[in-house]
Amino acid sequence: MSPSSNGAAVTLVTRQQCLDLYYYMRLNRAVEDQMMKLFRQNKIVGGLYSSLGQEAISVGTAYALEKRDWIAPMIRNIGALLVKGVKPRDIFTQHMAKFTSPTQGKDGTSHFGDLKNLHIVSPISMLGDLIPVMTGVAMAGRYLGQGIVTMTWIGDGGSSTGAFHEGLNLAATQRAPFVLILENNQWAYSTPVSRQVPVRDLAERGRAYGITSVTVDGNDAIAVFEASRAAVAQCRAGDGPVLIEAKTMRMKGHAQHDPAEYVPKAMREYWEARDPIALFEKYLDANKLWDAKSKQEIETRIAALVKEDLEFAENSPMPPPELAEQGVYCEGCHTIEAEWHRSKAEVTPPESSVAAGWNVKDFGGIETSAPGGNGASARPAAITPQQSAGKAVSEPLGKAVQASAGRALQKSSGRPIQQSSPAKKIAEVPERRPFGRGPKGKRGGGR
Ligand SMILES: Cc1ncc(C[n+]2csc(CCOP(=O)(O)OP(=O)(O)O)c2C)c(N)n1
Ligand SMILES: [Mg+2]
Repeated sequence: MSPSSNGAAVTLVTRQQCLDLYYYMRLNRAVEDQMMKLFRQNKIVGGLYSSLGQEAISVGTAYALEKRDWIAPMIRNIGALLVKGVKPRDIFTQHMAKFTSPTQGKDGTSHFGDLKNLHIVSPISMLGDLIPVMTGVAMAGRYLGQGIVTMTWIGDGGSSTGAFHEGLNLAATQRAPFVLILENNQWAYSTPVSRQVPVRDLAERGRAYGITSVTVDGNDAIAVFEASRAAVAQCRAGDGPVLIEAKTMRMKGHAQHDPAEYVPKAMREYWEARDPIALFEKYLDANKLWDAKSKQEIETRIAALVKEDLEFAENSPMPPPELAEQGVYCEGCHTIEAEWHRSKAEVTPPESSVAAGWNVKDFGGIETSAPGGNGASARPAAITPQQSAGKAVSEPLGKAVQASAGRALQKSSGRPIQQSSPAKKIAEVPERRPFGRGPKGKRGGGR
């Protein structure tokens, strides 16, 4: 397994951390395997998206965070939700639109959050909008003195949107304690990365904004965890943001309805041989971090948890019809209070007042500087008659317009609409001189 990829001091990953990473990856897969069965039984409401083959990314990144930190997951980040403390039953009930789900059956997939306890911002879009949102959360946390780091994920396709670039630039400019995980899973629906972006490593996109950007093997749980841990430490130290590109492969179609027949066979086989869970099992074996008994214990624990939570979800009722008209508008149900972790006096005047670092003479003025000043004038220099819009621009343009107007008129009706020559007619229109563009009555005539 790779050492820390961004050059940070390498701290060993403990045995317990390795076993935790394995547990969450296995749980992630077990929950999704179960949901695939539910989908085929027609018990899932809406679409079902798979993170098969990407578990090391969701788990390895979220595992680097602390409880106080904030995440905003994407559709393929169920692993991150589990690490953050969401229970499998919440994921099952949410996908089945049950009354016991976090949204009481009002929304599906991973469209739910928990601002109060787990610090999860509900997804608003797959395509980049969470980047400015999580930048804002990071800035707010810094302002309130909370010492938090925020994290969200984006796909290779999502990294080509305006929201991605605007958000990342904002994060970079504000030095927000924010980690962006770019899951390069080779496909954006049916478009391969090579036909979408002319660069090899999508981490280049972060470098363009002057932020630390690294590329890691997204199927190597230790590499992902180490890079994420270093990124979180960098952000916590005030040197964020950080972008981590994790190269991986989307092993299913975009969603259950997509058989992904466009994926070349050789490509699929290459990645099948690099399954992140199988790779990690080999790592645990080779480093004697577990034995057959501890592996069996993990399997038994996961099977029992999934069974219990599935039963809970299956036995849960659908929402009552009258719920549909409740909670549509907020009627005082949300009282969001800022959690100050430092004295407000620190961020309010006079303590927060900072003397301006620079001063420009006559800044904001409209009059010319006094004689003997720096000579700069706040008023634009007078426009010379030659520069004025009059002659130079409008005459040739006028001729071009009148010629084409004449052609258009003749073409549309087969004969000129007006008997008089269009050229002569347009020539009679007085020259238009926009107000304030030059001295009146000079060359070129006025109004
Ligand atoms: C504005 C908009 N257009 C299209 C979609 C549908 N859509 C959702 S995800 C996606 C592809 C995203 O690809 P990528 O960012 O690579 O993420 P991946 O699915 O591979 O995880 C598309 C086309 C959408 N949700 N919103
Ligand atoms: Mg993709």
